[in-house]
Amino acid sequence: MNPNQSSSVRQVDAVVVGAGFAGLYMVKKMRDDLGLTVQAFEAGQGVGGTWYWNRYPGARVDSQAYIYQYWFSDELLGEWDWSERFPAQPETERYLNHVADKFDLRKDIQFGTRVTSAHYNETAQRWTVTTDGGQTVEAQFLLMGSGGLSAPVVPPFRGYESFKGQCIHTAYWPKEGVDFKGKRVGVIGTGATGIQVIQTIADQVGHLTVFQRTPNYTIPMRNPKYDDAKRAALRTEYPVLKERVHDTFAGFNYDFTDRSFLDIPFEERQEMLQKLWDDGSLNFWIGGFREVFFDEKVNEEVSNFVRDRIRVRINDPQVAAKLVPSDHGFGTRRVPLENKYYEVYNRDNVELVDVKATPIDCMTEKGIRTSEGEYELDILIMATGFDAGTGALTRIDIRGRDGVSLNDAWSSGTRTTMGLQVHGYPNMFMTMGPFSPAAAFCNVPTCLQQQIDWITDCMQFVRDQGRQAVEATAEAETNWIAHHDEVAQMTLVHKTGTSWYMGANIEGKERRLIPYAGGANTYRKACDDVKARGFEGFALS
Ligand code: N01
Repeated sequence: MNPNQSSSVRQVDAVVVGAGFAGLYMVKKMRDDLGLTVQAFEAGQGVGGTWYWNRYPGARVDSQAYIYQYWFSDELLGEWDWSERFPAQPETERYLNHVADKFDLRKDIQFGTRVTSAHYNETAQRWTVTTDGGQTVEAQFLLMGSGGLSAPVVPPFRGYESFKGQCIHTAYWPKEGVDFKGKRVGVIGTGATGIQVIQTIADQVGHLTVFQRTPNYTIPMRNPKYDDAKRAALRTEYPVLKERVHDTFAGFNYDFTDRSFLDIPFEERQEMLQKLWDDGSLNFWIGGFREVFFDEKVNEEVSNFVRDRIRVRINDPQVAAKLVPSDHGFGTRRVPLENKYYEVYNRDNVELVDVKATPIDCMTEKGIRTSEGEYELDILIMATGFDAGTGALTRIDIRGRDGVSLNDAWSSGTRTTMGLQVHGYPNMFMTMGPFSPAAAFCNVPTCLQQQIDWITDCMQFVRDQGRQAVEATAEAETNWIAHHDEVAQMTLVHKTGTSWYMGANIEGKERRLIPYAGGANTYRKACDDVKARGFEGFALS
C-alpha cells in the first residue's frame, strides 16, 4: 500500500469517467484485457452517454449503422441486427445496453453519479477521484470517457428565469417525452440537433417558431430499412470494413478521391457530385474532393451545388434566402443530414426568424423578445449545442502535478499531446480530446476504439516496464500542437471560424480548431509510430 493511501478509501487500478461508447469499451479493455480493477462512474441512470441523454425527437445517427459500432467481438457483430441505415436514438441506446449486458459491464459502473474532482497525488502516483455523492476512490489511472459533445450550453439570455413556459435543452430531454399537441413551440438553433428536432416536430405542434442565427449546408438522408438479406450481405463486409474505417480520412468506409477537382471537366465533376449527393450520406462531404477543405474556388462550386438544391425546395423566395447559407463555404461547419427539413418551412404553422438580422434581446414571461418584437411560446427548445472538446473536462475539478487545475492550465491555451494526454497530468488519458480527429472529424466509434486500443497498449507498456506512471513530455506536446495548428491553418474551417469546431460558440473560448484536421488515418499512423518507438514522447516514472 502507498504511504498516502487511507485505508477507508476504495482502491482500484483505473477509474473510468462515463459509460457511453468510450466508457463501456474502456471498462471492457481494462478489466478483460489488462486484468485491472475498474470503477466507472456515469452521471446518467443508464449506459449510452450521448445516446442516453440526447433523446430529443428525431435524434438519429449520421454515420451508417454498419460502421457506427464496436468491432471487438465477432459474436456481437454476428448477433446484433441493425434495422436501418441511420438508426434513431432508441436503437443505438438499446445496442449499448445490449453490449453492457452481454459483457457484464454494469457491475463495474456506478450510475447516477457524477465525478466532481480528480486530483493527482505525485508521491503516491495515484489519482484521488471524488463524486457528487461524496464518495472517494483512488486509482492509478484516470480514463476520461466523458465525451466531446457532452457539456450542454444554454446561452445566457437576459430574463431566462422569467419565462413561464417549459424550457428544455435537447441534451436534457425528459425520458417521459413532451406533449407538443396544439402548443406554441420555439426552437433556438439550427445545427445538426435543431434540424432533427424541427423536421420531426413541425407536424405535431400547434405553431413552430424557429430562431435561426446561421443556416447550415445539409445533405438529404437516404435511410433504407434493412431486411435479413441486407444484414447478411453487410455482415460479409464486416471483416473488410473493420480495417477500412481506420484507413480513411474520417473513419468512415468512404474516402476522398485522388482526382483533382479542377482537372475534371465541369460536366463530369458535376455528375460526380450528383452521384455522391444521391448516396444520401456524408459521402458527399468526406467521400468526395479533399480540395473542398482547402481551395476556395473548389469550395465555392460545391457550395453552389448544394445551395441550388436547398433553394428549390422552399416555396417562398424570402424564406429560401434565409435558409441558404451565404457567409461560409460548404463543409467548413458540421454538415447535418436532413429528412424533409426544408419542406417544414412551406407549412402554414412554421415561422422562421432570422436572429442575426433581428437579434434575441431577452427571454420574457411569455417567450422570446427580439429586436423586432415578442414571440409567445409554451415550450422553448434550446438546440444550442455544447462546450465542445474541452467542456466535459474543464467542468470537473481536475488537478495534476503541483495541484495545477486543468482549467487554469488551459486558460492560456488548450494543450494536449495527440488529444490523449496533457503534460502535467500523469496517467490521465482522454478520448475525444482536443487536437485528435475524434474530437469532431471522425466517425466517433472508429476513433474511440483506436484511441482506447492505444491507451490500453500504453498502460500495458507502463506495467511491463515495472513503472507506475506515464506522462506526455512538454516537448512532445509542443511538437504536436505545432503540427496540429499548421494543418488547421491550411483549412477553410479555420478561416471560416464560426462554429464549435473553432470554439466560437462559447464566449471567451480560445479560437483554435478543436479537432485534428490531418485525418483519422494519418493520426492512427502517428499513434502507431509513437508506440513502435517505445511510446516516444511519453515519459515513464
Ligand atoms: O449544436 P451546434 P448541435 N442565439 O453548436 C445556435 C453532433 N450531433 O447540438 O451557428 C441564437 O452545432 C447556433 O447558432 P450559430 C454533431 O457533431 C450529431 O446542433 O452559432 N442561436 C446553432 O445554430 C453536431 O455538430 C448528430 O450561429 C444560438 C445552434 O444553436 C454537434 O453534435 C445529431 C445561440 C447550435 O448548434 C452539435 O450539434 C446531433 C444564441 N445565443 C448532433 N447560441 C448526429 O450524428 C447558439 N445558437 C445525427
